[in-house]
Amino acid sequence: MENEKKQIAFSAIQPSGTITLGNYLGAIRNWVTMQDEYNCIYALADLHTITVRQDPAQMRKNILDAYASILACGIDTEKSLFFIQSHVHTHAEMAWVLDCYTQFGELSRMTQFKDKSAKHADNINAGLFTYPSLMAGDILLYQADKVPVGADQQQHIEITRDIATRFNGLYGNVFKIPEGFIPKNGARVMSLQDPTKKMSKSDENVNGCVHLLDSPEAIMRKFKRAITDSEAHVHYGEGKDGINNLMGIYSTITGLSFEQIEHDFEGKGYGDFKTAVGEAVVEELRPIRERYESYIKDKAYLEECYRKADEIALKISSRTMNKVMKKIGFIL
Ligand code: AQP
Repeated sequence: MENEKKQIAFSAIQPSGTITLGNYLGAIRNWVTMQDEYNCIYALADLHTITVRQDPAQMRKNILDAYASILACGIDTEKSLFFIQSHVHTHAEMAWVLDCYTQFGELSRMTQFKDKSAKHADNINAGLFTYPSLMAGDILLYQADKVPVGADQQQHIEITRDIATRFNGLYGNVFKIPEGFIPKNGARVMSLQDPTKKMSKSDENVNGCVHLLDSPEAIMRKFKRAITDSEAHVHYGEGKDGINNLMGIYSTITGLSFEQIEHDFEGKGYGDFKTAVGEAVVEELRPIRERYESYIKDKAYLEECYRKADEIALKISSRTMNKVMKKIGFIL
């Protein structure tokens, strides 16, 4: 996949549950479209998932399910690298090094740390706190130019840039300073049950989150139950978080502008609109679910794909890792 003229795109996703419509619209759709223009390197960030306690059998299943799901979304292993983070030991090594170049104060400001520690008050572990330096290492190891992510990751991209700039300031030009690549549409898909909160894999309210592998019936049911407001007028506006979110999803999938959507649903109620959004999502996800069903049956093929990618990822990332170790003063 390496082509020297192309820029490098790197991104990763945690296999912490079934991939959501938010993950798909915010990140994975861009991963797919970037494959021709960039040298794309993608990872399943399984090391990140253990910041929250995981059941071992469920975790193994989630990893394979996520791998198959992302192939089903259209990641082509002939064009892009798609590997498993824990299989490439440079990630854990780089995370330790970068921990030592990251300040306690800047980690304390991360909103994801604050949110997740409030959600998992019984397990506020050091890994949850230092998560951004592991993520910075993921990106910097590959000298990435662009990082396609949803809007919730903006702060982690900023800290990655700060860590890289600090390191380069001490040792010369070691890391490329990456830029976030956040889509105009779909960057922040909200929960269908609480549209002030982002849609998350780990949402306990099953109706709040649409999963890539949900059946058409489940998707329709979730959209029909989506929280809206009492106005019954499809338009984008303040205090209309539920409708704004549905319009965002619909616009991202259909490519229609908000003005066009408002025009098309003039005089129609929320019921019609929710049905239209549900149907658009069902049709968008249908081929993905079908392809997933065939990938997940072929574990040998999945293993062949990730083993090959793991090996190449180790080779590429070792170049940066060795450079970093030498600059710091380690004897190699
Ligand atoms: N709701 C969202 N809208 C748009 N983009 C989103 N992303 C996540 N949620 C939304 C983007 O998906 C990519 C992978 O995310 P991740 O799995 O690495 O971490 P996350 O942001 O913590 O995802 P979840 O679904 O909320 O997982 P849990 O519940 O385990 O914490 C990222 O690019 C992210 O921006």
